[in-house]
Amino acid sequence: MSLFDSPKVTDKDKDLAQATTDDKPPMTTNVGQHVSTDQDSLKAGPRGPTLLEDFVLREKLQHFDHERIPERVVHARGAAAHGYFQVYDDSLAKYTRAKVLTEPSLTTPVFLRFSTVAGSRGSADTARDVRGFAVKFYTQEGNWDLVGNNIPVFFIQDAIKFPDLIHAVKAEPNNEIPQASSAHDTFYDFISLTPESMHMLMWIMSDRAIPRAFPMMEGFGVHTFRLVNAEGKSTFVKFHWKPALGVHSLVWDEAVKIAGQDPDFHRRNLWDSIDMGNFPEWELGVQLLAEEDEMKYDFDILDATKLWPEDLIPVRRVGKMTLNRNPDNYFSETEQVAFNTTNVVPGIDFSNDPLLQGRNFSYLDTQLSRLGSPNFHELPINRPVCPFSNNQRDAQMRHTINRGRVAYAPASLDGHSPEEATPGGKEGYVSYPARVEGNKVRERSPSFGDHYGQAKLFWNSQTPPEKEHIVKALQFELSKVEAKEVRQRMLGHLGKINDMLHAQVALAIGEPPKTSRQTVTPDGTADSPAETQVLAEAMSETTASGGLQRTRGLSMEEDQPKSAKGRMVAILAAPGVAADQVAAMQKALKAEDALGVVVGPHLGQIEGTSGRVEAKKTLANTSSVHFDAVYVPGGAASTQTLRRMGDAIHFIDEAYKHGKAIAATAEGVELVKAAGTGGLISGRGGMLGAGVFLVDGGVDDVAKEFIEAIAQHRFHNRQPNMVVA
Ligand code: HDE
Repeated sequence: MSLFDSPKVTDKDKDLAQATTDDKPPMTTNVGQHVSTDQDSLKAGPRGPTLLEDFVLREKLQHFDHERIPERVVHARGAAAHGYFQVYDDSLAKYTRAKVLTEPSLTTPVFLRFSTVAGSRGSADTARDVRGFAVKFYTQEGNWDLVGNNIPVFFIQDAIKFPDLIHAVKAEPNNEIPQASSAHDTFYDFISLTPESMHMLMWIMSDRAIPRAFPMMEGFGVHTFRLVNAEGKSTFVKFHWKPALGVHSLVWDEAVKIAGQDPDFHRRNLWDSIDMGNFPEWELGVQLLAEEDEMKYDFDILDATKLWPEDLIPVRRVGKMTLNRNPDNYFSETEQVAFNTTNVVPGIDFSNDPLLQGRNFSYLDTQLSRLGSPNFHELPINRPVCPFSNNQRDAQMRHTINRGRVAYAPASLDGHSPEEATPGGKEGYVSYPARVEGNKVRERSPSFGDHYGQAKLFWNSQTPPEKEHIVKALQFELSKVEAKEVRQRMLGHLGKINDMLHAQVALAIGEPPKTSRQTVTPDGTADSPAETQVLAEAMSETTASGGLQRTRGLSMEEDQPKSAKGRMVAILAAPGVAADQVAAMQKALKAEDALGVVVGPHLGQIEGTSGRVEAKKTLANTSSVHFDAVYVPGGAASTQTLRRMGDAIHFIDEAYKHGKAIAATAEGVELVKAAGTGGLISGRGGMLGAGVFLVDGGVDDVAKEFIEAIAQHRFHNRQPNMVVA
């Protein structure tokens, strides 16, 4: 096997390919001619016409003219990072021969691209949408791509419906409105005629669809795959990614404001976290199901609109992925990376899920037109790290210089023909010999028929505030739908999931409720959380799915790791601020890997009582929605100045209304009390003051509780008319 036939990505290759400019190389044309200037074109006299001969001008313009490639037909907007994966032990060897999943000594490089689905490349990060969660593992046995999402189920059961789904959700074709939003007629027209989408609809209307940050999302392989062990025995598997920081979301009011103020909110957070050394981490989880149990449950494991409830099949955590390096170049890496569901390694195989089967065609196909050549696997970001070699030749943009005259097999003429793996041998990829028989039919299996059971399971498993947010999302989305018959069709489906959900959405869109068993407030907002809970339970008397009424793993409020790591805390300060308190709070936050950012009336140095602080943000260029919590330090003059500033008062009110942790020390307490919500809060604790800490003393008196409160993410139990979600 020659080196040319089997390129390996070495650091040297990468340096060459990426042409990093640390050592200021001479500026040349693309063929190496040293350029004297590329700032003036070659003209016949300084005021004369430009000469056709000017190869510098021509090359520069021509390259620019062709810079764009087609954006992804879905998942166009993305952000990515490099990292590594390591399995904890060899316990999965019983189920799979994949080395990446069984050899704890191996550190496998990964590249992970997050994305939204519906919006164009330039759309906002915080749109209500599914997030792509695509991981490329560069294993010693070839690339394994686990091309997943942050939601464990999908809208449709058969890949043949995918173009319809996407045409329905993307902007309408006559006027390209709306961008990155599902709140429009064509989406709900399709959804209302596609009952299998109801389970996914519940997820997408929940706050899962507006994550706080990429490192606070779960990832899911979605489909049922197979693990195959060294003896050839297969076990069904679902893959999960569980974030070390827990799953946490924005609320809708934050998401829409952030979309305007910082459309790059998620990609910026990912970049900054890695830059600061706060490396995002996930554990890889597997749910395993023996072949013989394929038909054990009342859902079909081949149906991608169904999950495997964790109460029935627990998630076993088997390894950890860490992202520790930002890409060097967005286009070469994040844009040109090509994921493909058929990139699997020995020991990992497919199930007959008809959605997965269709995907197995679509990815390579789309890369051919998106990246323009069947040689896209030679791009540095797509190349495996193990040797690769076959008889494929030529095509646009071929990099490899294949030697010899043999490009076929069998061949005896020279030694350059790559060798196949021994049939049945250990090293090669062998498809699992699943038995297949059946008549050719265009039919859906009757076992795919229950479209509401798991939608109910999801609804039942949510906490009251989560249910309220789903209701509000549907009220928002369906009230934007102009076709009345579409709104009504949607209500019909909601009524099959939960009566109260139906009633509250009905009220918001001016339709009569289905039953009298509901208590809705006149303005259509949700009931009190406690009442919602009681009603939801009362109205879900039938078993939802899999013999379960509710299950673990679906609520974001329950069983989540709590951590202040990576959290952003606004510190409101003006001249005269107690600089020692600012420094003490920043230090306390840093100890927990959180960041305290001074927000002042202006940028730069602010003179305090005991030194200076540096404002990195201003009240004009940021707002509370960019932060997880607010701290107001002491300093009488600072407080007096801020009290006169509507932006500062609004900052605190808004943070309170979004359920965020707030702390104030010494004179800072006066500022919080001056805020509209401040009048409600006294001291610490209590119903209205949960997560709010107002102390006369210094940072030591409050830092611990405040940081614990930040880790709680959000306090929903604030006065209902003071909550904006
Ligand atoms: Fe995709 N999907 N998809 N998809 N998908 C693409 O491939 C497709 C589906 C997912 O960051 C495309 O390179 C079909 C489910 C992610 O580069 C395309 C069907 C899941 C990404 C495509 C599905 C996904 C894509 C567009 C129905 C979660 C972004 C550009 C059968 C398990 C990857 C591209 C990245 C991208 C087809 C459904 C995840 C067209 C036909 C289900 C994360 O090939």
